[in-house]
Amino acid sequence: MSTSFRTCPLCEATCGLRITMDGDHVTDIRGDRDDVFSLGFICPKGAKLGDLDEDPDRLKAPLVKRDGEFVEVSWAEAFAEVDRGLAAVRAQYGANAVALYLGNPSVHTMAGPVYNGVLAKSLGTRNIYSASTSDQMPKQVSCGYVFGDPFAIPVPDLDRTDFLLMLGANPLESNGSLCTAPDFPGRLKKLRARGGRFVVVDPRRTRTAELADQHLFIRPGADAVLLFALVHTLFDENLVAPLDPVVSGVDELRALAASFPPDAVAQACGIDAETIRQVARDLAAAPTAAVYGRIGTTTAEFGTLSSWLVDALNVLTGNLDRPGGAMFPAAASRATYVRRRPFRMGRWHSRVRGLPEATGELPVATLADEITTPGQDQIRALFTVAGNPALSAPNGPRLGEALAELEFMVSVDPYLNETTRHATVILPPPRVLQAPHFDWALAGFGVRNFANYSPPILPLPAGRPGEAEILARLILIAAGQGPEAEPGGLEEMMIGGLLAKAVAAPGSPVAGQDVDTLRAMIDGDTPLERWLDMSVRLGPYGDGFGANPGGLTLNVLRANPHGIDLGPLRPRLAEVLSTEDGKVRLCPAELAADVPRLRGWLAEQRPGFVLIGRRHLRSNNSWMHNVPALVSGTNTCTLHIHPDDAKRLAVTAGQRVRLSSKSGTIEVPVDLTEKIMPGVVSLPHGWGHTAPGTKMKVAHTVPGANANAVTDASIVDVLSGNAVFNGVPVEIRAT
Ligand SMILES: Nc1nc2c(c(=O)[nH]1)N[C@H]1C(S)=C(S)[C@@H](COP(=O)(O)OP(=O)(O)OC[C@H]3O[C@@H](n4cnc5c(=O)[nH]c(N)nc54)[C@H](O)[C@@H]3O)O[C@H]1N2
Ligand SMILES: Nc1nc2c(c(=O)[nH]1)N[C@H]1C(S)=C(S)[C@@H](COP(=O)(O)OP(=O)(O)OC[C@H]3O[C@@H](n4cnc5c(=O)[nH]c(N)nc54)[C@H](O)[C@@H]3O)O[C@H]1N2
Ligand code: SF4
Ligand SMILES: [Mo]
Repeated sequence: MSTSFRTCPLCEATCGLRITMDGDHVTDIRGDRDDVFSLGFICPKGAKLGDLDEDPDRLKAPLVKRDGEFVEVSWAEAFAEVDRGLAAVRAQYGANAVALYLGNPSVHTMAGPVYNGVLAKSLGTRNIYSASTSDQMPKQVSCGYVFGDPFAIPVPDLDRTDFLLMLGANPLESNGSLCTAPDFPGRLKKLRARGGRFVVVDPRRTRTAELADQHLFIRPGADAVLLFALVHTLFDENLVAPLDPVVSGVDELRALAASFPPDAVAQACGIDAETIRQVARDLAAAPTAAVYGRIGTTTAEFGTLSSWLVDALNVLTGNLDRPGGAMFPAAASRATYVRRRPFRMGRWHSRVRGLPEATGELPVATLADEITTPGQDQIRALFTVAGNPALSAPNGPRLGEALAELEFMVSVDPYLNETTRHATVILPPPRVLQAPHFDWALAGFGVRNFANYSPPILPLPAGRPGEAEILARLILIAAGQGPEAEPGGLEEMMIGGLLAKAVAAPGSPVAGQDVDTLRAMIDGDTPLERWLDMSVRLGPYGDGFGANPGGLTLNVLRANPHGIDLGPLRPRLAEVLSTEDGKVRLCPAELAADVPRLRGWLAEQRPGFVLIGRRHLRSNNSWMHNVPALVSGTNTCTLHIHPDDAKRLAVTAGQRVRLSSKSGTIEVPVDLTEKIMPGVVSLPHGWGHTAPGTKMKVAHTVPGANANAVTDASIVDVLSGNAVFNGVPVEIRAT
């Protein structure tokens, strides 16, 4: 028996796990009480990480499709096949005929954030897609325009705030997102215990809402008008805090908000005007407060406007960048001396629908169009890394059909699932416990600053590449170096590139030094460890390659298997602001341009049912339904409907109904609950494991239905191109 400590890689909460093993078999997983951040918290998914890791359906060798059948091949053969297939498509159709889709776990693996950007570059295509445009792109676009940096996303200072206004988030199930807070539920309870208050805005009375001081049912999609009405009230009742001269655009925002008085939006929101005014007053009166909006607000038709107004409220109430308000975390691996160029988007547009590029990618809502519409630059080949867009993308089944038309497809994925079944080559990463872990991205959203590195618990089997090596080899193939090129040179080139920037940057701890001298100082047994050592040494807590003795290095991280607490969030707006004029742009013209569309929406009548999503604690998007312990009990794919609606439709609990929209029809059993607004129905996503040719035995027995068969890829949040999953018009009929 051996005991190891490792950060859970499954969601954004970064819980420390205490893992007991018998040989290479997990016998027990519990929360690591000594973890500096999670303090022993764990959820059922983390506790079953062993089952997931040892799932017999995980692929053990690469697969290549020959005559329509997958066959196991050696790694060398698999990479040779990738090289052949990619070269053929590029030679015939050019670089833009190749696309890349990065899924959600590509942010959670240690290798993903290091290599994926390089892979995108070496493919040299404009057809880059990711789960970001079915998730948080609206927030990135709004922060891009307001703060100048699409990665400067403020998080609620959960442990110190006196008042939290939370819209479209359900951390009791999701454990938080764009807000890394292990034991989010416990932190909310503590907020109340110290006399603070929190208010939840959600079309469902969720478990989070039940814990709150106040819950406001809202009509799906109405967040932007509600937020405008809150802004309106702050101005109208003189509740705006004294503002720092760094804030520009206050008068412009006031003028825009003038057309959204609470009385004008009350009906669309389903919240009465006086309640709206009271929320604004409470927000303004609280000693400190934070407004936080998540997936319910971003995967909606006005996702970017809502994301913007969330931060506008934080600014107007004086809560941006102050303890207890909304603050910018400082990740250990992200250098703070780097001056970023002011955010721009729409530098190119998608071919078929003309949707704008943002952060270097195009909206996944148009991936199917780009595959199926003939013409120059039509997509003929696709690489997917850690993604299952056949289930996760809007209008997923249509995308699935499009995938079948591709001439060549490569998937880096442990499973043969609804998406990867269309691949020509599947390259499976090794077991979770054979991979190292470091949260490059999530530390940038922590409610405390922290750093935690977990080396692999088990060694890689001989001849089996880790995810880093798989990605590095794909980069080399894409760069024309062939399937046999060794990744070592690439990695040293990447390190050299970053060091060259660091020595040239004024304010960097290594400014003016020699790259090769620094390179020789880097520690680490693997390329990822070397990258980590370099990154944290150049980061805000690093040893600066000697400039700051005692600062963070890989060795310090290794010596602290329960993580390192780097303290509460500290104000750092000046460090973060990257706008052209150095201001917080409270009313960017690019965002204001979408307000007429919102006014149009407000004037419309919308009869009929609308569909929204929901998450269950024991699920995670599409890929945890193959673990028996996670697909029992309450984790089921049912349609939540209000009993009054059910009565009108003459359906009873457990009965199957036909749910249809413009895009498609599915059949699902209903669950009656008063916890959902009348006129709104809710279905979790990630289900619909019915496709032939997959290898997920357990998931097949509990298939559920694909919510994205009824979502509509033709409707996007116009500013960001993000998918719309909430507020989808649907019809319901008893079967
Ligand atoms: N209707 C509706 N649709 C939604 C949403 C919604 O709320 N409603 N939510 C959206 C959101 S927020 C997101 S983020 C997307 C997610 O969209 P995707 O990322 O496309 O979907 P996932 O289900 O997360 O698929 C993850 C894939 O990664 C694989 N994987 C797991 N671990 C690893 C690993 O270590 N390495 C590699 N290479 N692969 C791995 C899994 O086998 C699986 O195939 O879904 C979106 N879709
Ligand atoms: N257990 C579990 N944890 C997860 C995931 C998972 O699938 N399962 N997925 C992970 C991922 S990829 C992400 S992005 C995060 C997401 O994390 P959260 O944003 O917390 O996601 P949800 O739990 O879906 O909560 C969204 C809430 O928005 C509500 N909602 C729907 N429409 C509207 C609307 O129009 N307005 C408002 N105000 N509310 C609305 C829904 O009822 C729901 O309660 O969770 C992550 N963690
Ligand atoms: S909350 Fe998230 S990080 Fe924590 S154990 Fe559960 S899945 Fe893992
Ligand atoms: Mo997500």
